[in-house]
Amino acid sequence: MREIKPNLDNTLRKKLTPVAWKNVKIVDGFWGPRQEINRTVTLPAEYDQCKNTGRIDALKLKWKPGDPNKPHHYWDSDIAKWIEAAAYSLALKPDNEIEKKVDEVIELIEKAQYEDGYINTYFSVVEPGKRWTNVYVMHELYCAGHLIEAAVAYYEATGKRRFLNIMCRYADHIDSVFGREEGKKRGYCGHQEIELALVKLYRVTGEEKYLKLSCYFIDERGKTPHFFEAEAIARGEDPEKSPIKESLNRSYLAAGPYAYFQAHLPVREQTTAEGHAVRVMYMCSAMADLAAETGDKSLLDACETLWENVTKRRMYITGGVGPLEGSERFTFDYDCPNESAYNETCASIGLVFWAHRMLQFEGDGKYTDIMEQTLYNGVISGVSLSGDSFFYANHLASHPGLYENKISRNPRMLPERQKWFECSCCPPNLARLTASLGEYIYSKSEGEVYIHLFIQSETELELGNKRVILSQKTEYPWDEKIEITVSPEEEMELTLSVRIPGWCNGAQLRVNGEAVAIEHYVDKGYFKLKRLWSKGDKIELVLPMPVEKIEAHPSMRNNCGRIALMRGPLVYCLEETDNGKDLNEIFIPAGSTLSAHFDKDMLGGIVTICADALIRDKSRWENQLYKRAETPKEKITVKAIPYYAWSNRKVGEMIVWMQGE
Ligand code: FUB
Ligand code: ZN
Repeated sequence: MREIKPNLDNTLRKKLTPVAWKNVKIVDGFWGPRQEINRTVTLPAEYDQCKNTGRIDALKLKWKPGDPNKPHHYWDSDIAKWIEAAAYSLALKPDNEIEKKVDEVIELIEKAQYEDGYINTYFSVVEPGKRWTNVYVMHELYCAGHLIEAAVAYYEATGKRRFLNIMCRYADHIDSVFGREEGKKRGYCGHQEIELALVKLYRVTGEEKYLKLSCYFIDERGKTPHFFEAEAIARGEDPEKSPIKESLNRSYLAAGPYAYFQAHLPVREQTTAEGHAVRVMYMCSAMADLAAETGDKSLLDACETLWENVTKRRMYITGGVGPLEGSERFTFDYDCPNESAYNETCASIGLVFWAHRMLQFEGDGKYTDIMEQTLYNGVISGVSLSGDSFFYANHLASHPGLYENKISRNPRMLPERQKWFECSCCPPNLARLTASLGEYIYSKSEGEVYIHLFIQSETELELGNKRVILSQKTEYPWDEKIEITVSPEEEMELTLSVRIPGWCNGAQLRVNGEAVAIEHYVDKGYFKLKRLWSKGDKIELVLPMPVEKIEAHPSMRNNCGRIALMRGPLVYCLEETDNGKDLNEIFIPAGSTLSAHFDKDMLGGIVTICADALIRDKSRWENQLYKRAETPKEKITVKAIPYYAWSNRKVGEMIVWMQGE
């Protein structure tokens, strides 16, 4: 198999560059308040959780057997993601309190660093002497990756180099331990993350060794003989008897136990998304990064194949991925159960990361559509409107009876958002995505600016030697109108590529009041507007948002004979609070009137959908459990709310896929 050599093959180059998060200011609209809640509620709450659960103090390396709060092997990653989120947030709005806390934590990290650069709380105090002996399971490289991402973000946000230097020393240490050279470990992490982090470190430092190390980790994955087995033998164990291999062997992963870690095949040979969903998403994000940096088209081809499998066969309508509780993984094509859906919030966040990287190659709206669909549904469902509680799993239907009397209640699966989890990867992941959302709105390329997402915002760009301010005013996703103002410092020619979402029919566009026919000029989901622009030029875009009934592929057995409601990018659901019990009984007939209304007082201000529906008359059952099927249906009206907003009131039933036609 060919190995990647940075910059040797220039056949592939990505065309677009995202406009960085710190150059985009999100103002009001739908996302402004969310970023503010993230800054003022979520970040402090997550810090308190890290403090109270011992995560931060663990960095002091004082824990000893018998003490409470035994450090977990990936606690460091929670702190890292919190720092990363805080960094983005600080750059958008300075906050001395948060900055002081971050600096204190960085000081602890620095003190926890060994002479040779190594940092890991768990292996410093719980299993000292065992570092790098179980890379398969123990997440050291995963934690390192998150710390690197945090250090890059903090440097970019504040210009302070201290944390970045700490992490460069750690990355250098990792480089000295892993690789193909004599005396190094020929391994890679069981949980991908370091790969994409090293690309960020390369980009910020310009040090090629980090890119090469990332290439190595991706290339090495899935090679035989399996590193995971060599490593078990080195520990004096029989790899066939490792508990993980045994339990995974008994499961139905046809591709074998290493498929759980995406190590069943070299990455370029993987054609279906197998195993742990977050790992697939982070791996593909890194592969896209490496394809962009090295020009290796075979990596991009592999990403595209996996993308097709995920988005056409294995993704929920909300952008949720990985249906299986417990092992948090993909199963098989069209397997999207609703009540038991796992759909870890981190997996949807990972899908957003991956989509964002894929769209930078060709500016292809098919990636932007999924990015938006996931962001507005499966990602933000993960956090409460109040910003202080979180879903780990994101079900597509829920019944309180499933949880009330359950003896073992997995907090990740509960239908109420939780303040924190023992494994708390999702809350800080949400915080870092929300704080860095500016980065997902615009991209630049030669003489061209792309508008991907319709978010009220402003950005100042440099194109050639000229500056241009671009702003959007919109109440999207509630309202279909978007006003874009283009203000170059002097008249300039520029192509503005405005996304026309795949869900939208009949988009209309005016430039300075004049209608422009767009239907024949949409290229890969973007309308290309090439003209001379002057200060204050205005584009009015209208993206009609009728309520749509959506049906799933007939092979998606759980949703046969069912429909979901969508309006614009938002998926809707019914909740018991608005519609009473037995939501599964509701039937939306063909021709049902579907109307949308903005309700400013409901759930922070949302558009609700009212639909004519049918239900059966329960009194006809009297005391029977079953009876001959002859019950006439009666008409009712149901009210649907955006899926992301469910479970912000009383606990009750919820359903996305309703019976209907
Ligand atoms: O293993 C680290 C993180 O914890 C994963 O990304 C999540 O799925 C959870 O298992
Ligand atoms: Zn998570």
